[in-house]
Amino acid sequence: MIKLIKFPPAFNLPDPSPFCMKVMVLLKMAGIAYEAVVTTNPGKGPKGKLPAIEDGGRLIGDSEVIRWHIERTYGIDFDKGLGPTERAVAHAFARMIEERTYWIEVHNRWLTEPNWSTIRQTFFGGLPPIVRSLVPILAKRKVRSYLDGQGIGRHSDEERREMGIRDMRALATHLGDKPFFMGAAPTGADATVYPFAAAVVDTPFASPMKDEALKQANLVAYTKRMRERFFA
Ligand SMILES: N[C@@H](CCC(=O)N[C@@H](CS)C(=O)NCC(=O)O)C(=O)O
Repeated sequence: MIKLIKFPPAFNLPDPSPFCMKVMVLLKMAGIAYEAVVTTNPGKGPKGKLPAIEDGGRLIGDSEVIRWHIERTYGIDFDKGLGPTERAVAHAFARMIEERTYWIEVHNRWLTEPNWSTIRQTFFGGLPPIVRSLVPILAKRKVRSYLDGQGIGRHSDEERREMGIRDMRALATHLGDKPFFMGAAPTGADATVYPFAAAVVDTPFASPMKDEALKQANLVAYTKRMRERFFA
């Protein structure tokens, strides 16, 4: 059976990482049973990040590479029923969310208050006293350097605010009144859109992006629909 290496549940979600939730959704969509191996150490993944899966003796890291593995190994087409242009649109939205929206949310969680206090308490509050004061500082420093390297950390608050709002509006506009992101049935795009929408809408983290998402009634209803469908 496939082993999914993931973080423990947090913030009202089955995983604080939308990438780990993406793989959970993909496996559920594909009807493939898996065993969750829970860890707080992303070093357990072959690329130093989670999610990762172990399948047939192979350790595979990165949610997108895992998607390809599932498609190739189990003969699944997550975009079944979509034409080439729809597949391209689904691909582009997923890349927007994973490569940009995600980083806005990381900045929001780790570098703004009161969100950082929630992160520190949830992730590090259970550590022994001395470690508890040191580890969050080091972890935050690492995240800050990621944000600087990716570039999101170099924008002004106002610029990041606008980026997040535009991303939420793009998602809501494309979703329209469809039940799922690409149409009447869930497809691969939903495995990305839902976890990231839930990361904004269903978690306790305040942000301009969240304020905007909550104004988009169709996005909020979609998040609920997906949660009921995949995590009832
Ligand atoms: N491109 C990767 C991104 C995974 C990722 O960024 N995981 C984060 C948690 S959301 C992580 O493990 N970070 C730990 C670290 O970078 O030290 C994927 O699609 O799986």
